[in-house]
Amino acid sequence: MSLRTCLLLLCLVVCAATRGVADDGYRLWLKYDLMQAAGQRKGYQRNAQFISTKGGQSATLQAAAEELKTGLSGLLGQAVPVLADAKGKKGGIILQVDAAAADNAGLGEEGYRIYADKQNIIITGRRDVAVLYGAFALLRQVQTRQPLDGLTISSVPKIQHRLLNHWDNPNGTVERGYAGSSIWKWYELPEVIDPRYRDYARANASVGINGAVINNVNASARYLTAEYLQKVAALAGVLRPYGIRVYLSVFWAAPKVIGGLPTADPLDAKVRQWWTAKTDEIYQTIPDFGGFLVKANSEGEPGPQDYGRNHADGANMLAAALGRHDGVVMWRAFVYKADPNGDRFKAAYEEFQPLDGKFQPKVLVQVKNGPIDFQSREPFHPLFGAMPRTPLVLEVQLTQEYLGFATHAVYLAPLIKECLDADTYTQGKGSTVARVIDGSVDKHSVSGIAGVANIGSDRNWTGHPMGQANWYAYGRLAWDYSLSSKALAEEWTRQTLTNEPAAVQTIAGLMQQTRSIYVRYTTPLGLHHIMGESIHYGPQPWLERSARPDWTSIYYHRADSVGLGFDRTAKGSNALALYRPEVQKLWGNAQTIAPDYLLWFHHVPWRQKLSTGRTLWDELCTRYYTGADSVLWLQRQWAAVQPQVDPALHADVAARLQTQHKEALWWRDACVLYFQTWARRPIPAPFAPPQRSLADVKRLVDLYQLR
Ligand code: BDP
Repeated sequence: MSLRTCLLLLCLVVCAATRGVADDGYRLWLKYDLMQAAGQRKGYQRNAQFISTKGGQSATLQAAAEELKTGLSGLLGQAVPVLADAKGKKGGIILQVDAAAADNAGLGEEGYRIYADKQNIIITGRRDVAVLYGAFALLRQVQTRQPLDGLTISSVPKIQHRLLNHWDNPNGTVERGYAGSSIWKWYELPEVIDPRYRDYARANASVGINGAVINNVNASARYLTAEYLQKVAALAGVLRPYGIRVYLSVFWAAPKVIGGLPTADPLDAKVRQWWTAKTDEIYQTIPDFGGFLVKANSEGEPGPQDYGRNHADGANMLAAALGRHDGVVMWRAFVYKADPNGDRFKAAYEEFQPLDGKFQPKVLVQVKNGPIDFQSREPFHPLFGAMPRTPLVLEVQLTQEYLGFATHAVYLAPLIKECLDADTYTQGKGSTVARVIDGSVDKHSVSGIAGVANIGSDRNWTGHPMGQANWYAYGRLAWDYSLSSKALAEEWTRQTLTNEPAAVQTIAGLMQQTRSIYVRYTTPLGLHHIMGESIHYGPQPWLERSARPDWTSIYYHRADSVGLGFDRTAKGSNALALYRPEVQKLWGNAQTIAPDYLLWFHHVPWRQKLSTGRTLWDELCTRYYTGADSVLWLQRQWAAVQPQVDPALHADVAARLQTQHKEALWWRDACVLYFQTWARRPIPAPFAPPQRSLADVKRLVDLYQLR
C-alpha cells in the first residue's frame, strides 16, 4: 500500500470515528452531539455542573431532569449528575415548580421562566410541565449555541390546545401518510410498549405540542371498545409525563356499530345515554383524556344530518356527554355537499356560519386553513372572523398530501404563517387569523390549533428528512405564532443539521424559498386542485370526469378559449362576499389583486396584461419554467453545504431533490401543454417548448392512477 493510500484510509477512519455512525435521522432535532469546539464547550460547562429539582418529584420533573442530563452530557462531554439536594452548590440548573412566582410573572399554567441567579440557572413555572418546557428551551439555547450567561427568558403559549392529528388507522395504515406505517402498534398494545412512543412524546414536548388525536378522522368505531381503550390508555401513560393528552376521533355511528342501538340520532335518549356512559368509561380508563374530534356528514361519513339534525345538535350532544369531565369536542367544518351549481369554496361557510352561537361552551369548531383543501396556497378560510361566538381551531396539514408527498422539499412555516397573519378585519384592522384562534379577538377562554401529522414508522419519522422541520416549526408556531419562519428554519437547522454559520444561512435560506418554488411549478397565480385524482399525486389539469364534479380539475381552473381562473366575484359565484369589505377590496379587483391569488377569484383573459407586465399566458409559462428551474437552484444550494452535513442525511436529501426536479418537469410540461390547448399561444422566449407531447405526459402521469 502506498503512503498516500495509507493516509487516505487513516483519514477515512478518523472521520468516521469523530462523526460516529451515519445519521439515520431518528433523533430528530434532539441530537445532543458533542459540541466540537472545546473553547466554546467550556463556556457552557461552567453553568451545567449538575441538575437538581425543587418542589416535588413527579414523573414530569424526572423527565425534565433526565432530558437535561442526557442532552447536556452529550453536548458538553461531561457528567452532569442529577442531585437530590443542591444546597449551597453553584454552577448548576435548578428545576423549580413555584406557583406563586409563576402567577406573579403571569406565566399561566404552561409558561416558563429561565433566569440566572448569582449561583445557578433556575427554570421555573406553575406546573411541572411548564418546567419541562423550560428544560427543552434551555437545551435549545445550547444546541443553537446561544449564551447561557445572564440568561433570562419568559415564554407563555398563545394557544391552549396545541395538537397533532394523526390520520392513523387500526390496521397500521396512515391516510395520506408518506413516511411508512403508523407508529402505533395496536396489535401489540397494551402489553408491548415500543420505546418509540416515548421519543415521540419527547419530540412533541420539546416544541410544546400538548395533545395528540391518535386516530384518523375517518374513524373506526373500534377505538371506543373496552379492549381498545386499554390500548389507548397504555399510550396515554407514556405520553402523560410529557404533558401530552390523548384525544380520539369518533365514528358518529358508533352507538349502532358497537352499541347495538338502532339509531345514532343525537336527540335520541338512548343514544345520549350511550355516549354519556362511554365517556365515563373513557375517563375511568384515561383520567386526563382530552376529548373528541369529529368528522361528520363529510365525504360519506355518517353524522347528525342523517337524522335531520344539524352539526350543533351533534356537537352539543357530545359536549353534554363530556359533562363535568375536563375535555372538549372539536367538530370539523370540512364539509361540502355535491352541488353541480354551487361553489365548494362556500360550502362550509354556508353550513356552519348560521350555527354561530348555537354551540355549547365545550365545543370548538375546527376549520382548515383554506376553503378548499390544503392546497399549496389558499386564501384564508372565510369562516375565520365569521363565527365570533364560537371558538375556532385552525387545522393545517403537515403531511404533504398536496405538496409533493415525501419527495418534494417544502418547508411549511411560510404557508402556516401566511394564514395566521392574514387579516380577517372582523373587529377592525389587526383581527388576524392568529388572533381569532387564540381567542383574543372574540374573547374566548379556550383556543386550539391542529396539525395533521406527517409522522410514520420510517426510521427518520417523516420520510423526507426536511419534513421534520414541518413538525418542528408547526409546534413552535402553535406555541408562539409571532416567531418568524426564517428564525425557525435556522433553529431547526442548527439542532438537526449543522451549526456552521454560513451553512445555516444557506440551508435556512433555501428552506424559506421551497414553498413558493413548489407553488410556481405546480399551481402558480392562484390555480388550485389540478392534481392527480384521488391519490393527489402529480398533475392532472385535464381531469374532467370524476364521481363528483368538485373532484375534477376543470371545476377549479375553468380554462376556456377566453381565459383561465374561477370567477368568484359578484359576476361569478360571489364567494368573495363571504369576506369583510376590506378583504373584498383586496381581492375583488383583477387589476390590483396580488398575482398569487389572481385565479382564485378571477377568470382572466389569456392576453390580459398583469401587474407583472406580462400577459396571463406569458406569466403562467414564466412561473412554471422558473419554478421548475429553481429546483436546480435548490440542488446547488444543498450541494454547497455538503461538507457541513452528515453524509447519509445529505445524500438522502440530494437524491430526493433529483426526484423533485423530475416531477417539477412533469408538472411544468403537463400544465403548459394542457393550458396551451386553450390559450393557443406559443411558449414565450426564452423558454424552450417541452420536448414531449401532451399525450406523452398524460400517459406518464395517468399511469400513477392505476391500481
Ligand atoms: C382530504 C383528504 C382525505 C381526508 C380529508 C379530511 O384527501 O383523505 O379524509 O381531507 O380532511 O384532503 O377529512
